[in-house]
Amino acid sequence: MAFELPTLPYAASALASKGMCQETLELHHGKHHQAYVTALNGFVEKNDELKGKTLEEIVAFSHGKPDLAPVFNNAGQHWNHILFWQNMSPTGGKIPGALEAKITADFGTVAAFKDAFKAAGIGQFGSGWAWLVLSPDGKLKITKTPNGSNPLATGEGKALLGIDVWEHSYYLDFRNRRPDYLTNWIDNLANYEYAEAALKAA
Ligand code: MN3
Repeated sequence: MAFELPTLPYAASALASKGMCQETLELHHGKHHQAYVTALNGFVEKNDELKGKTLEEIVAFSHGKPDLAPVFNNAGQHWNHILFWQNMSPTGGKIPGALEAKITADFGTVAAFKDAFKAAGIGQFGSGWAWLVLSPDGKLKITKTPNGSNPLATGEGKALLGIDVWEHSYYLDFRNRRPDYLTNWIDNLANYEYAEAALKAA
């Protein structure tokens, strides 16, 4: 069973008023994410060790194996983007009560959480991701990973939110201004209801 590009959970134009235009989403979903899926399927086709494995199993199996780096990069990016589309919402930006209480307990204030999330995205040199995770010690933490890696691979916890800081995610809307993209994403695009549901399910 080949891996497939998931459909967006909203129209490609649905986030335009929130700072992510239709062209960004169409290219990012239809071209970039599709390319990761196509490449991953090509690797699975040629490698019996990968056949029959779930996406999560391929991420874990290929992580840290130099000869499988291209597999890891594309599997990781497929996993990351499946989450990323769900991590944004046309009604994003509002932090529901249970998540806010947990954020306040673990970061001190919502502002401190947002500052840490933004700093991780700015501090990820080159392409990669900034994450809000539920770490194995039960606390919310901010992490960052390069390229296609993710907390699933690094074992840093369950990913609740991931921000794509590859240039393709923001260049049409914010040009080189990654900090402005991050501020907007955290304040207006982030689907905190998804994050709260994932937290409760953990
Ligand atoms: Mn991307």
